[in-house]
Amino acid sequence: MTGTKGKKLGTVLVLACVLLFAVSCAGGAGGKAQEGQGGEDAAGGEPGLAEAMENLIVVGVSQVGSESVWRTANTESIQQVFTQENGYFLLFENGRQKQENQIKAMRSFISQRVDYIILSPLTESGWETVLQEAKEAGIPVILLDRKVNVLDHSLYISWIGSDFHKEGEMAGRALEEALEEKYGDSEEPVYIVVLSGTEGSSAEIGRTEGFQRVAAEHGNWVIMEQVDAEFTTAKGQEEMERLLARYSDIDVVISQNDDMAFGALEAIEEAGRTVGEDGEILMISFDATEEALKLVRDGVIAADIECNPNQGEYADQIIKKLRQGEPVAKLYFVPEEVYTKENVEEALKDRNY
Ligand code: GYE
Repeated sequence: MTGTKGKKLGTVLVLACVLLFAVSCAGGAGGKAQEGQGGEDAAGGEPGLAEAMENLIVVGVSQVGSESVWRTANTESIQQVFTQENGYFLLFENGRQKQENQIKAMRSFISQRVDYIILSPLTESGWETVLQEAKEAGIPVILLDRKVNVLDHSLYISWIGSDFHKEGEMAGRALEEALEEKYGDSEEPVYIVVLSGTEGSSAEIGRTEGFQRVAAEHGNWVIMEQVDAEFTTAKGQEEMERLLARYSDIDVVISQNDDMAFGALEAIEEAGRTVGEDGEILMISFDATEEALKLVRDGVIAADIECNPNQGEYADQIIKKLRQGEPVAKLYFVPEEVYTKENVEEALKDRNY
């Protein structure tokens, strides 16, 4: 995958120059080079960086952003694996929720001739051209977390992530159980609002479709409104405030991630409404971060559908297989659970995000 020795050395020199340039522009700490594993060496001016890199596998990662606790954990799982000790040189770029930033990062990885690109795409559409460019440059692309909507699936090697449709369905089944527990077999209307994540992202599409499939089985479930709250706490709070002002009879909030749920909980409390097993509103969330699982334990959130951010190790395994000439699967699904009060204690024991 690394091409000729000359190409590799060229790559190394370009990278070294880019790093030194980035460090001098950024004035050291906090600069772009800090995001690469070579940042410290370059900043410290230690000799041997180019030499060290020549034996390393250069991986360019284009991450969506840093919008949520989940995303931070996902980034950490990448950074923990792609270290120099493990034989890698990591170039990490934060897309800050903009596809154009991600495309720019990919083009810079291509021009630096990295060995592999890992892309976590913001939304599903609009990736054909840049993926084609990577393919023509002979750089394998591994997709992480979200998917791309392309006709030619040879544009990427593998995808690692969650079964978002299943997550949505599990949210529906968890709601069935929570309603049963709270209201028994009542056929009274159940008024639902949905805070969804970034429109057009795989997480939003799958969770929406999966939940709607279950909702369609229940004539008395009324989805009054679904609104894009961008997977952030601030937007979750803002949209929940608006929804509470607009509808007086909300029974259920489905929040497509924990960060939006935290914002929504603030809004509910401020509006003087109550949530949880003894309250008026039932809340179901996604991700299962530590803070949210504590709220499940305390009976505030009825169920949290886990989304597993620990995907770095899978990407590492795929790269190792590719280097051994071994076949890799097209799709890798990470394992996930549904947490309610019944099983949450177990998960809380070692949750570190
Ligand atoms: O649920 C959310 C994040 O794509 C699975 O993105 C990911 C989602 C995750 O911002 O918290």
